Amino acid sequence: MARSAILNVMVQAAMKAGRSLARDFGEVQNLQVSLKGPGDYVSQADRKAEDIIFAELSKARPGYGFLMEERGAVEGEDSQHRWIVDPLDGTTNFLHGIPVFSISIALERQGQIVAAVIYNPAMDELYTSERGGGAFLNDRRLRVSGRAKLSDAVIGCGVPHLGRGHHGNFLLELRNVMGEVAGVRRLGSAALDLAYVAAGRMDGFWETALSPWDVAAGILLVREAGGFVSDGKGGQDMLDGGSIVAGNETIHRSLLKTLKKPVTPR
Ligand code: 2AM
Ligand code: CA
Repeated sequence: MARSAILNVMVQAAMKAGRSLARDFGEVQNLQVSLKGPGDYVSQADRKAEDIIFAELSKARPGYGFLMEERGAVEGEDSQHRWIVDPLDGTTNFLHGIPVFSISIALERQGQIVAAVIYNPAMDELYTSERGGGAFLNDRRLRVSGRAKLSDAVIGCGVPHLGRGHHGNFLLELRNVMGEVAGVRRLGSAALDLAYVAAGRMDGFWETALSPWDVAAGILLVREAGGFVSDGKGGQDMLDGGSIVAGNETIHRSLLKTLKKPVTPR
């Protein structure tokens, strides 16, 4: 599988930051047992990973702008290009020693996502995609699942927590979905949820109240693996609107419909 120069830059940045996160993750597992706990340590790990990615990408393409979880928006001279980066998606998992977290890097050109990398350093799984070039896990080409019925489908979701999201609304959505599917999963990293949909591991995924850096890379991966992605209303405002629904063509359509069904007691 030949990668373009720009995708190589993104992969190198993700792997370098991934090595840093993996070292810190090993330490977090020790800190679990200490009294102080890993809280501050994890935010440092997060910032370190972001600094590495910022340095690598700035060196390779000095003019490009950034939208990063910690730094926020950084204007570049080149208004056509922007990196959208989450240096640690799945922070709560990382903090608890659960090896389900990722680095997410997307490149936007003229408002369109053209390249994407999601890397889970704990499992050494590297997801890459370029617009028009397909999606890959390490060197294997990805395809969304072929399951057509919700009753056969495993659906990922995000669960709102303390201080975040509409808890009541989520419960209504979950009630609709869990009555129709084979299983519901909650990984805790939206970027990995989307990568898993691209890989056909999960048949669909929905979540609300997300940020652009959680989903930018995953959107391209799912599409390049033959899947469909929309916001919760079926529109295309996933980056700024915060809600997302993904799946193969059939599951995406059914999931959108099921999420919006008026709830009937049963
Ligand atoms: P994070 O680990 O980078 O915070 C889990 O449901 C998903 O929601 C993860 O991708 C997580 O990203 C994201 N998330 C958690 N808290 C969030 C918040 N307050 N605002 C936006 N996204 C959040
Ligand atoms: Ca995130």
